[in-house]
Amino acid sequence: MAETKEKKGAYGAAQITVLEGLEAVRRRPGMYIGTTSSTGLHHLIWEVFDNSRDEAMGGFANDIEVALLPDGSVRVADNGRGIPVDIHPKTKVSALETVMTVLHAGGKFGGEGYKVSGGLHGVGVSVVNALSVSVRAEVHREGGKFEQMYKNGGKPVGKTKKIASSKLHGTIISFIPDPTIFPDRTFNWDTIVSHLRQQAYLVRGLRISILDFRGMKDVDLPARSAQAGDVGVFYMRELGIDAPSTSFYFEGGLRSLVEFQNRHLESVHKTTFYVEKEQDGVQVEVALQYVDDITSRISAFANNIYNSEGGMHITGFKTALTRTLNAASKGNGNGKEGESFTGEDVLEGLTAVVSVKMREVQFEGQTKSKLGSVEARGAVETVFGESFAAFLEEHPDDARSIIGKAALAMKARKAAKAAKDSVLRKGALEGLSLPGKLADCQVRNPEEAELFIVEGDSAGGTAKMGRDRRTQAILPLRGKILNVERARLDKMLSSEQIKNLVIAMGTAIGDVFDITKLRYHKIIIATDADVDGAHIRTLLLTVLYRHFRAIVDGGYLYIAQPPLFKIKKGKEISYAYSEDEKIKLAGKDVPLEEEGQMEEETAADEEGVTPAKATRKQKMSVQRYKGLGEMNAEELWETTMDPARRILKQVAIEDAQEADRTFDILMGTDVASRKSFIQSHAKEATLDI
Ligand code: 0RA
Repeated sequence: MAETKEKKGAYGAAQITVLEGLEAVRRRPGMYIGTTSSTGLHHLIWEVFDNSRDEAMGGFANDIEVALLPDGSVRVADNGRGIPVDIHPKTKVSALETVMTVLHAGGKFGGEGYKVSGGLHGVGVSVVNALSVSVRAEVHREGGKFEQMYKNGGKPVGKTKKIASSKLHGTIISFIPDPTIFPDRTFNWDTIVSHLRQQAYLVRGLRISILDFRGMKDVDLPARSAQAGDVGVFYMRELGIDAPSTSFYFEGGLRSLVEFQNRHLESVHKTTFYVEKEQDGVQVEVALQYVDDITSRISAFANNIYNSEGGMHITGFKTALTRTLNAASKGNGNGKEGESFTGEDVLEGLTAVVSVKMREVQFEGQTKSKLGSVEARGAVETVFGESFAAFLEEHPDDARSIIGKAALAMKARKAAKAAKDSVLRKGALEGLSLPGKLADCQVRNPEEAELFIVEGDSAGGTAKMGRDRRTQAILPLRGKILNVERARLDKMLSSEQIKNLVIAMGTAIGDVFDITKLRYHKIIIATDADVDGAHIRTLLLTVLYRHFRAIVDGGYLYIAQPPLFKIKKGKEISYAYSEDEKIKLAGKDVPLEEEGQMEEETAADEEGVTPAKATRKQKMSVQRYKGLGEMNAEELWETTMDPARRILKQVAIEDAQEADRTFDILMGTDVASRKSFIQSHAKEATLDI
């Protein structure tokens, strides 16, 4: 008797310690599951599910069924090995009871199995037990069906008992959350479905079924399906039960997840990248696909726990991605000196899932949703980097598309930076007084005011003298902006010339652009009639179209039409604005004057001409104007500036668009189209020679 008493006493003491442990969980549930709100409630399911999923990851189960039952319980069933039921030497109770009642006991029974639960969940199924009013555990193993119940916070009701024989194997845990702990015990179907769908992707080949029997009465609903390797959904049909249900099974694992996430988007390449490999004790799995989109969707998992803040695995992934795409881009001859993709460039339109599994996992951050394990970085960098490089080599078409996508992102990034820079400069622009180069007009009423943008200081000087200083302002731009400030628009915006123009116009630029501040309602581009002039005009149109669109849209932008020729017949002077007009006015064979010889008359030959005809014959000379600077102030006024006599061409959107396109061809990196543009416009270009 004494012996028995002693034994009983020892057993009781162990049980008291266990119950104290579970009581601690009930006192401070937040410490174990974070919160007792809906999130915490669902954590109970994840916790129980994780144990079954680990069994599946170890290769011992391939079917899990999660069912919401009419009595408010959740039942998780798997077809794994079944939790051992033999007596544990230390606790002197069954292994099952130990797992169910001792905090963190689950892992100790993991043996050599691939046990990866950790972090937020992984507190152990005993925590679920502690926070439930009722739990039932059913185990099928070693030819038997075993059962044990727990009540009111995990107190065992009797021992683990064999209640029948069974040819099946697996574990079924049902629990009813404690209403004194969880004020709201409504399980959210969508939350459960999306969490478990994600889990199904993470464990390739695992079928997860979710059944909603809530609100149903008097149906016997054994979890036969999961254990029999059957599917609950079909089982339900067999029984004629009509309840909401869904089932997930993804042969492709993460590859399927990426393709699912991209199901409404357009892929830019054919094959979804996928790798799964172990490196230095870290199991690395990565899938990715680029889509025609600018955002990036990278999901990170460590031991199947979603890491919303990423962590070391994502750091390693991004490093390898950037390096590999840069290397591939250079290898393809696409890379330009000094033009490398940044991390940002290669992320545009990227959908990727990075998942690592490792024994000791460390989390960081407020919500423990960031992986801190350093070894994950190197492992992902190596496994993904090597495999992605091989993928790009083996799929040249896909590689081209992906690199093209990153190149586009790079271009966009530079344009965005230019826009940002110009916004940053707004302060500088606002504070500055009008540029010294600007010869402003007197009127302050923009409707009356005109701004002539002329090319070079010499033309500027002439225009200043020839203008109506009351209404006309002159801004000379340095002649060869294009040759100096070649190529990039962002560079142009940092140019002193463009800055002067912006200050003169008064509108500012970027986010603070304000058309109502425009100081002149006629912005008149007056460049020379040669190739350089055409280039500068294209540049100005492009800048205005891209960054001061409202000026074009508002009809404030004009192009001056200076004459191309001055024709002098005796004392009579006329101007021709085109080749045709010149021929009409001067005839076909009149030789052109050399520059600066205008005063020396070149008369038509009078010899052999009858006196009658001679009287009609006059001294005629034709001079071609190459630049505005070649005119004197009076000529410039008469021909180009005088509102009564000048011709102004208002710039239409299409003109600006055309310039914008031309600009890209002229300045862009597309050598082939630049070449063809120059060749097809060679005729116009020879005008200058
Ligand atoms: C430890 C050892 C063994 C099985 C399990 C744990 C196990 C736990 C859970 C929890 C839910 N479903 C589960 N399935 C299995 C068995 C070890 C062996 O049989 O050799």
